[in-house]
Amino acid sequence: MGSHDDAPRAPDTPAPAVDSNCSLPRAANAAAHPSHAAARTGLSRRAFMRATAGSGAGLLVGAAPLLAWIGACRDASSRMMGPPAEPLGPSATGDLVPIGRASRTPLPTSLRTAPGTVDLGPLGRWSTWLYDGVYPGPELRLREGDAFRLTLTNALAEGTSIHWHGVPVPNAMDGVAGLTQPAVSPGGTFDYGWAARPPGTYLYHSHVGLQGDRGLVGALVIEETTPHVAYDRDVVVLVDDWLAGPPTMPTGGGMGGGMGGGMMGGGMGTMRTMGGMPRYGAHLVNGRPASVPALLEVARGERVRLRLINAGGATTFRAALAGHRLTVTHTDGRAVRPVTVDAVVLGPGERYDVVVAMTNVGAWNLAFDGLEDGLTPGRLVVRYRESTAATPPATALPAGLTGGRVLTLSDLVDAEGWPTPGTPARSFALDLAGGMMGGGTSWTMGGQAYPNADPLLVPRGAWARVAMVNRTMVRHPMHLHGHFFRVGTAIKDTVLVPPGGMMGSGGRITFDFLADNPGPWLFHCHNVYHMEAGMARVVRVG
Ligand SMILES: [Cu+2]
Repeated sequence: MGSHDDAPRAPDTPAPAVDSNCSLPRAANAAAHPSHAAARTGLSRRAFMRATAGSGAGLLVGAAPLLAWIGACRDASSRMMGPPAEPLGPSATGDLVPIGRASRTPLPTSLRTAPGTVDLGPLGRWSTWLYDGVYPGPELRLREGDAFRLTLTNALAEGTSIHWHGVPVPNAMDGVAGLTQPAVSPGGTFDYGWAARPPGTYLYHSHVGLQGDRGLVGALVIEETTPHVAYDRDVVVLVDDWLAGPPTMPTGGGMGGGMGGGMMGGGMGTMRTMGGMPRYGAHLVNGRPASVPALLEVARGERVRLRLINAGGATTFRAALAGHRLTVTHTDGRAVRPVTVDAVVLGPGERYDVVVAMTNVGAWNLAFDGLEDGLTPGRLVVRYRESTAATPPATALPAGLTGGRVLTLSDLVDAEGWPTPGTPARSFALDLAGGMMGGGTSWTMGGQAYPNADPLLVPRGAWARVAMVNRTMVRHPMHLHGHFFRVGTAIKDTVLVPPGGMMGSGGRITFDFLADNPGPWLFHCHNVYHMEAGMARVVRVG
């Protein structure tokens, strides 16, 4: 454990109380962020939002004073809302553990990767690789404009790295082993440093082989100075697909054994492996299985911003909260015009921020249904302090998992005023192929399997266009490093390309980006098994 690490807390130790007015003692925060703490007032964040947004429940808030205080308030809330990193311990018997565990103070300046075990209650002890001995890794919460510095120390027996997924860092800081840096050798260290901008919900993970499908994932939040929506506090909700053992490339389906004996004899299992999916054992939300979920306590009337992060290695999730609708405010960190839906679909690497008005007293499941498997959805329990309702069973699924309005790409409209794309200086047409359609074990982009693939060259400062057609039967969450891109009316860094097959115009996604960040950047499928089997290219800007 790093020297900054808190002493582990017993899982049944209640988190310090914080009310919805953020009226915590501020001493600790003042030490960490004196400029913000100095701006605090006696006005509650919610009252302030009401005052500035008018008497209605308008979501849009103009430029406003006191935002620094809001930041301080949110900072206090975030300290209460770190991921549950401690072993399940006694809670494995069924008690719910609030996710209001204090996160590390101050921000970690080091992370250590090492083998470790995580108590998953009924799922047993999980032997995996961890950041600072916890899963998910420590929540890293920064402020817009902060200078971020962190030293990675590698205590694994093989090389590793950290990628700051979504943050357009300088190329040498991007953490792609073999492309932007050498893998950090066992026993070695690497210093990462970058400016925290733009604000948003991100994640960090290893970018070596299949390591991202171990426990080497964590939430990364850059808080904005001027939120465009009103909320009382925000909470990270990180969903992950869980493998009992070490990740290995799916075999027996890929292609080799695929078509013949595979489809007929292997049933769903072979279909899954042909799709580049391992056999997951469960879905975890904030590190907990559905049988012993994390608990989010809320108060009637508050607005809670949920930062939904899909940290899964290969699973696409549909997320919904029973008894509530979700107002989507951000995708991949970028602000959008608020749109209210019943469910959102997140591919691996995608993030959606949603604001929920807590107006339906009770105890409810916030559930994540893996779309490629028949596993019990992962869940987190949202319970009102005013409620005496029993904890819902894991099978009490939100209606939004099977019905209601699901967010679509065209619902997302940039609210930050990103530039309209100019005429592309370079255009790339890339078929996504492989799996059972390709006759081999590789997954390809434009007919080539990385690393035996040509780089996509874009002059610095030019606009480029990427047109993808999915020729496979499975989803591909395509992620571009170092840049955001415009897809339709949205600004994103990861986009799900739907299956093509016989679905006509389905399976086509085109995006444009301004190549303003020099260097070689990975552009790849965020299903780590597809990436490892070749579904990646280098975009070389410069
Ligand atoms: Cu893929």
